[in-house]
Amino acid sequence: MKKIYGIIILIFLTLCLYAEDGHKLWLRNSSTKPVNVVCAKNSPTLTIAKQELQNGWRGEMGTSVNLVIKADKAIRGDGFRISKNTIQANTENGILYGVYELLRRQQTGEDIQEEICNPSYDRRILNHWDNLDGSIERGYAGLSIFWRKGDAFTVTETDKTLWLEYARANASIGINGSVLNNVNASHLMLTSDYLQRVKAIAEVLRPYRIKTYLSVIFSSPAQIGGLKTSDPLNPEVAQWWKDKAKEIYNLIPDFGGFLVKANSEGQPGPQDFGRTHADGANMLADALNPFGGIVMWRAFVYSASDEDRAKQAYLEFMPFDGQFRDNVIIQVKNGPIDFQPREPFSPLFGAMKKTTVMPELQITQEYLGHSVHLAFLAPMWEEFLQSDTYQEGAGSTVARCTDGSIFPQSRIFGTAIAGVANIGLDANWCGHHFGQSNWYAFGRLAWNSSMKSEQIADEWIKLTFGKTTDNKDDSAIDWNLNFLSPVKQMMLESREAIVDFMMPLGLHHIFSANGHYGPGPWWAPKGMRKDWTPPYYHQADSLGIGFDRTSTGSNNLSQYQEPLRSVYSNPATCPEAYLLWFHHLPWDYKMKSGRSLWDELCYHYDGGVQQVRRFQQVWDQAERFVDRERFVDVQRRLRDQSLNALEWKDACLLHFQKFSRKPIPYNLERPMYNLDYLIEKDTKRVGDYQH
Ligand code: BDP
Repeated sequence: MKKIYGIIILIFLTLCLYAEDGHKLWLRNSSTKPVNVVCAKNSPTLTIAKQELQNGWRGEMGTSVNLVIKADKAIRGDGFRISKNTIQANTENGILYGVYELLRRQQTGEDIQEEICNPSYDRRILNHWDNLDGSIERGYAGLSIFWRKGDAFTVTETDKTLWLEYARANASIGINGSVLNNVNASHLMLTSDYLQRVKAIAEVLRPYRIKTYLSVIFSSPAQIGGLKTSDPLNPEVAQWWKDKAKEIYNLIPDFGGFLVKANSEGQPGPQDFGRTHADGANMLADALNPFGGIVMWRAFVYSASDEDRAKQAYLEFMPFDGQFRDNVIIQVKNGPIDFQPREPFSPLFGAMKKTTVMPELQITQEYLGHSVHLAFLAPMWEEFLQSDTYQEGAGSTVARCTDGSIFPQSRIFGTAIAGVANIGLDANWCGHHFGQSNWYAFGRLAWNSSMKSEQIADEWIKLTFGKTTDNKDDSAIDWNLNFLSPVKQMMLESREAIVDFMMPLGLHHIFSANGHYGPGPWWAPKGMRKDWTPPYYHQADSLGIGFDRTSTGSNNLSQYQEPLRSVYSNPATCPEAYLLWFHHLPWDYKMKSGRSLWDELCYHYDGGVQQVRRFQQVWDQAERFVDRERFVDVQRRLRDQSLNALEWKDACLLHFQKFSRKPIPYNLERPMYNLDYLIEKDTKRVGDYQH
């Protein structure tokens, strides 16, 4: 009997050991092929570079690889020159990134010709919205990997291992900065116990060339410094920040700087003292400047005024263009509202010509189905980065307006891009296994903003689920045809499917109050700020639907450059994807398809639902190529997504139908839910919305 128990335990332990929980991300590369690494210098970073080559080499057996640090004007910043057996860079960072690039190409079977790879952005930063009690704002993958409740300050071996794995994953895709705490920052962040923990984290991240940054609350001098005020023009306040900066740099010599959410959603800021964003940001910038630090000052501001929320950041920040210090970067969310499934780019991009501006993307899927929905976000970011602002003539894409190619001021302290992380303590880091692809995609696009989503998906699938390229037999052909291709296609279509079943044709922010997850086009409790309710955004009435942002409405379009202003002002030339973002149109407005607006809306909602069902089919057919754990987990989430999609469709169409008074085209599936049921479900917050 004892023996049997023993065997059972052994089997169990073996299964645990080999259980595929996704923890390894896209870093499954290991190889026994020998390689000889030659490098004249030594350092912790170079040691990592050498080890990575030795553990993952898939090139010719016994090759000698040279790692050469040598100045070369064609190589910029963290860039490198790569060939089959040499990586040359100006810095150790470049060597490290070159090594990861070489290994990735070997593993995915990509060509390796001699070429120079320079990064698009100098600072490629993750923003963690992690609270000091370990919870994560808009986090859907468990608690924080940095902070915890209870024994908050002991740094354990488990902590260090996790931080190291995190650092390695980031370095492998070129990410070189982490803001460790929530933009809604606690005053405790800058107290000494917490700073000690930051120091410990920074020590683990440093060899992987990742700088640490912190979010700070503007009222810190009064809250923890014992001062009577936090007025930025008060000399004692300025001195307090200078001293604090010094204290931080003593602990963390390569500290990156501060991220600040000020006078936004109730956070304190310079306006509390009758001062401006420039006064506040510049005061902090002066404190950090002696140490080379920067201030990332967020432009996510909007008040309860009557002004269209989409206009407010521009109105508030444009007057200060040219007034910020060189080490201030204005951090602007991709769209003018708030990380919706689709938004046009924020009009601040390209318009602030004398200020360094950095894009803020959201990797965590706050508005795209949390960690339940499969949403590959590279297509959304590609669409954004390649949007033409026309600010300096045709071709002034958001990418070029922010990467230093058009406006030179960014070169002094470096250009930057940030992504709000989707990382937590879940074994697979991101909740949804496919959520990892967004972490990956952010890093890849931050490094090379002109990368195509398709290539990113291709790489990620190969590295995450892949066969090795050593394998060129029939099974590899089978894998390419029946796994790689359909799964890649599914990923590429996934964001658009979500737009379709949630808010097509430019609709936005019609979520229920319930955690930005389910539908709530009706949601407008009495007394609630109207720009926090969906009817403010969709404006459905008996005449039609959509937000008029043309000159007859809020005139948000005046903030965009020609020819966009004219093209978008005319419904006939406005891209249909943004139609209801910029226009309020009659229900029977004729669309390009020849259908009425109402019918078109129905087709989009229905199309989104059908598409998620097709994703289920794609995934089920992929079963034989995927380990059991990851297969079942993704399958389960796709089922939930399908059900959610149906709720979205029924909730929105049945609600809007009250205004349109038109039938859902009869060839489409009929609603499955009662609107009252969905409203009640939402009000009671029952069901599976809380994830
Ligand atoms: C919104 C989130 C909120 C954040 C805020 C921000 O709902 O949790 O604090 O943005 O970016 O998207 O500051």
